[in-house]
Amino acid sequence: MSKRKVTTLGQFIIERQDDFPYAKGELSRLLRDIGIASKIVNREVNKAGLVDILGEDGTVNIQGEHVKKLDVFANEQFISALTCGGECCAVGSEENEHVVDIRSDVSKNAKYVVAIDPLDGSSNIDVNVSIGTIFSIYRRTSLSGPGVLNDFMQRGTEQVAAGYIIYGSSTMLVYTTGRGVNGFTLDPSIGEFCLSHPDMKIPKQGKIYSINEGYYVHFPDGIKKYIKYCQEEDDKTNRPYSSRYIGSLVADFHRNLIKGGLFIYPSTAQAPKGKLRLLYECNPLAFIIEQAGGKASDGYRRILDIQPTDLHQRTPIVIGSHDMVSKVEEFLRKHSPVVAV
Ligand code: AHM
Ligand code: MG
Repeated sequence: MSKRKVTTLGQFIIERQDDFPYAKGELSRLLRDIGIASKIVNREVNKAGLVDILGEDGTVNIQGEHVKKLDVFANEQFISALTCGGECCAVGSEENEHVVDIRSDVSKNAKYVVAIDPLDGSSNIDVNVSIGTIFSIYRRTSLSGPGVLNDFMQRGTEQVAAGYIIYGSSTMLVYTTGRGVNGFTLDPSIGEFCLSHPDMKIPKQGKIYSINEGYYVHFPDGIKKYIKYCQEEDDKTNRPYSSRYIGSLVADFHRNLIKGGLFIYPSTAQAPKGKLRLLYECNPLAFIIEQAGGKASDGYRRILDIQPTDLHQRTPIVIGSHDMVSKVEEFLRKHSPVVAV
């Protein structure tokens, strides 16, 4: 009986270490640290309905949104794993207004900084819908001392690695270091992420569009017209498309990555810069989608080319199957020609 070889995340990272001769194993250790923290967060997310950790803790984060206890827990876990691991000198997190200096005796010479949304889609925790963690790794640009804001003000093209964890019907970790995208599923019986989706590619054209249509009246004309286009009947282009919107970015993104499709969070009349954050939501997913053969744009320009100016800056985003993103850009250029930033 032939058995398929199981490759754990740890083995895979070691096997791929030669891709980064200059990194001397630091990046591998950093990815491993994130993997460890995600297993602890996964354990808590899984029992969220059972214990008193569920629900709002009453505080409001710097974006003015309610913080759930699990957001706080996840933030602490990732920061603690990165601090103990010693390969990261500073963290930029959705949960912290400022850059967090995590240097210690072990990490004082660390070369990397990590931008992270520790638990995205937290409004879905109470209703048992998939949530996720999104992370992005940069080489620091400052030479010594504490990691500073400027270390994070790098274009997405400078990312060394990026990934996400989806806490769903199964838990997966998907990441890229710029050499393709690989997905690992957590086998709870052995507590290991095992390679389940090697070299992930998104279909060039999909049949799913994901957008919060409840805000339709506030969308730019180009987006309104694109939504109508998705709903029209046309055999040649396989329309109408299906509409799927979970409202949990990682879950919507992950489904579209596997099946083909498009996720849009555009500018709206109330939020001209959209809702999602460039550094720890849009850039990491843009890096992954490009590595998988897809495309990510703010409607007018490549997400990865945007120069950040603020740790928590927002951007509109159109991300997914290559040809679908290009089509949205066409609609925006034609019907909403002003750059909405
Ligand atoms: P969060 O970081 O506060 O969890 O918000 C981000 C989430 C994304 O997961 C999701 O794509 C989006 O907000 C949904 O927003 P909306 O409810 O406006 O459609
Ligand atoms: Mg978020």
